[in-house]
Amino acid sequence: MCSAAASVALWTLASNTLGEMLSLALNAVGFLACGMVWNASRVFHGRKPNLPGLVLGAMAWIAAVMTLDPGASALRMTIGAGIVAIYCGADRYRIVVGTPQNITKRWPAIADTGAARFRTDAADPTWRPAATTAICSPAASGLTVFAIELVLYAVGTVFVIFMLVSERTVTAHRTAASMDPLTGMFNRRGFAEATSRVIEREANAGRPVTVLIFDIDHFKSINDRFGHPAGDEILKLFSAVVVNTLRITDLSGRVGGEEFAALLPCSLEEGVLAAERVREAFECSGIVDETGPVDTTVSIGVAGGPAGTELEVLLAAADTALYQAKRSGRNRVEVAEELPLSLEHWRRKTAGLARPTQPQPGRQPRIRAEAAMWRR
Ligand code: GH3
Ligand code: MG
Ligand code: MG
Repeated sequence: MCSAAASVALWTLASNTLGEMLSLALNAVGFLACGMVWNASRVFHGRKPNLPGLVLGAMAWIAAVMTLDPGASALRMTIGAGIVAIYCGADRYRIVVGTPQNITKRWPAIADTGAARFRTDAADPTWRPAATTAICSPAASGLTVFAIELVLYAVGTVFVIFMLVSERTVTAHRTAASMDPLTGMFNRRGFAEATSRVIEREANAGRPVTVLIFDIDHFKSINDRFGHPAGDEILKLFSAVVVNTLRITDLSGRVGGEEFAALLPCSLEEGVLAAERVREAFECSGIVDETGPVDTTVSIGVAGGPAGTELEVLLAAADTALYQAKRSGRNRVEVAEELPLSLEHWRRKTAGLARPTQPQPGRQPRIRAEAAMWRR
């Protein structure tokens, strides 16, 4: 930006005294600056700098100046304007392509292309003021318009840079708040957010969903035997097993120390098969220590429900099934037998009755307490 500003300022203020060749060389510096801005945009969006592209505009300009007839100033200036337009187009293309979700958030950056187009007018030699130019002459008013455009473009660019940086910071914070840094999976909060969207989508389509809760067996003893860092490696291994074993459409996350959960848009029967695959894959992961094989087993609770079943109810039921798996000897998959709350809620919703649920003795308060635990 500094080299662009310097070249434009020198060109504007002293082009009449610098001589034709030096003035044209200043334009080459301006094109280099355009290349730098385009490269900065590439690097900001995670691409490698393109050094040939950076100098290409300036080289093309020098080649044009040296080969064209000195009198063909209109053609020369058209080439110069074209070079600026190509850099601006490439720059804004990067901004559009790098837009994460909502393109409307970047409209100022894209609208700035309009201002960039005006910059190409700077190449028009009729706007170059002569020393004796009258203040109201067309050349002087052209220069005024050009100066205003330049200021707008410079201020707009600074605004756009701040906007892009702030957008990136917000995205980074939002990602950090929903991801588990150890495994790279969703954390409890991210999992709850992502699954609520899937549940809503599946409910609208009238399809069932299934929830799996995993708890690594005797994990404390792995930590005690091999140390905390080795325990962390086992957690990473398990997360890789889950991600690689489930389908790409399934959502999974680490929802506690050695507890994981998954939401599968499928029937309970398919969910049980998937849970069994994860259990088997983890058991067969073949971790060996100098003292012998390390037991890597997991207990899994599974709960499924018809379209519209609430996530918290599914989680609570899967958690109850998980406790059952632990009580039955670990390294096994247990299925929740009933979802009394979910069916009641669902029937009540579809019947349009907004009556509050009457608590019943026995099972319901326990499920409510577990659901509340998941809301934390
Ligand atoms: P169970 O089979 O009944 O599930 O027994 P367990 O030992 O797996 O369960 P327990 O709840 O007794 O122990 C869980 C352990 O997980 C205790 C805690 O130190 C460990 N842990 C929790 N978070 C982490 C972590 O991020 N890294 C490591 N290495 N250990 C963790
Ligand atoms: Mg546990
Ligand atoms: Mg455990």
